[in-house]
Amino acid sequence: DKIKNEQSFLENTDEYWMSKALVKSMENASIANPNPSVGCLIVKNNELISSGCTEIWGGRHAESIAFSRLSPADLSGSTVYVTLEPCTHVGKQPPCIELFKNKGIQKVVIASKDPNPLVAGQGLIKLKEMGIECVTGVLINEVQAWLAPFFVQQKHKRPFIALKWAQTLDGCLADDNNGWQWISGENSRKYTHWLRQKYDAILIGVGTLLNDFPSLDIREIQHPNKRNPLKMIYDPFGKIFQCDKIEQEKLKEKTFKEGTKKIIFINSSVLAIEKSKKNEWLQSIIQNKDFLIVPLGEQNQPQFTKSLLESFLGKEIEDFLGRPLQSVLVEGGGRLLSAFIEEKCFDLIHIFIAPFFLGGEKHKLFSSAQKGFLSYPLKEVSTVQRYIMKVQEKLGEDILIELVQ
Ligand code: AOF
Ligand code: ZN
Repeated sequence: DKIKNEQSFLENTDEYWMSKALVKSMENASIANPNPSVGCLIVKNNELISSGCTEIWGGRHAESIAFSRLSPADLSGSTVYVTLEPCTHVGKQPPCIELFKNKGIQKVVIASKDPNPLVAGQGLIKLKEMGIECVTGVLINEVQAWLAPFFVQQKHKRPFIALKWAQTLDGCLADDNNGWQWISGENSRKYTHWLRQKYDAILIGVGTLLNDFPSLDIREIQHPNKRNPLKMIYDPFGKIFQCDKIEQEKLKEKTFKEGTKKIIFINSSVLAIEKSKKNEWLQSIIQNKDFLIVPLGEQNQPQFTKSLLESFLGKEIEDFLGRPLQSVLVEGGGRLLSAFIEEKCFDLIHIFIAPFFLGGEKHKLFSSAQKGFLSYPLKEVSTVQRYIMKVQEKLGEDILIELVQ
């Protein structure tokens, strides 16, 4: 919304048009990844004459869509705004750079270089060789924040990990007596659904699954291109397979509803035992093509997130999803979130803070009420890690903060 608020940029400046290109780039957020969702605007005589956003993975790039609507005469004397430098390689699509040749384009404004080593600045060099004036770095922070999952994947060869929760002023993620209920307000929930469509997968712990039976779908977004994220359940001890008939029905109705893909992570030894019991419920899940069961090796605290990360990179998940896994949103519960924080296994944290107190103990991060696997010792003020606050916004009655390490 901040970017959409055009008042913040002087009309017809490069920042003004780039902010519009960034908003355009968000159109296909849910379908473009793992390709970065890029926006391209073509402006002539201070008027927008065409625009494009990256299509579904493997489909056309932003520039190709924007250019396809125009003749060379239209392009002559125009300025092209593009959030990522035009590509120069042959991938699933031809190189966008070819589009810029011999069209009389006056200027190209780019927010960020492409971190993909097959491009990495080549686009910019080629544009300059064509004698086109180039401006770079316009709204680079905003664009790189938007494309952070793509940048992390390119740089570190692993998926982007985001953590997300809603809490009260006293840090409760749920009510001690009744378990899950809405903590955050309507605007925060809308934002959550928007995040769920931006990220490839949602990960929750089995405790949250069996307490809340959450749907984990995108409901509040009526986007023509919306894509429900992959649902991942961390269930090391196979609690799902101990569910009674009523719980099984509830799962089938909500979290395990047909039409979305689900992954269950379980310790390999537990899986072997469950299989040997000829558990019918497990058999039906194994045979269901919407499910993938990923066996994990024995996991030792404090390094359990490492084995999860390794499995995220496996070919098995890529084949099941039909594309590489670029990002994961960890939504809870408190134990799982605490472990990801403790093990520094995250790129970004989204926290929604609602203006009330609950006074509970059970559902706090690092709660001393939690014992056993995934519980951590108390910390001390003098040695504790402090995080950097990147965003603070009011969302209705709530406050959203976003933190990085
Ligand atoms: C652009 N414009 O809109 C996007 C770009 O396999 P391909 O051909 O789809 O290429 C994917 C790579 O292209 C991707 O890794 C990134 O480097 C770049 N993405 N480039 O010029 C776009 N989405
Ligand atoms: Zn391209």
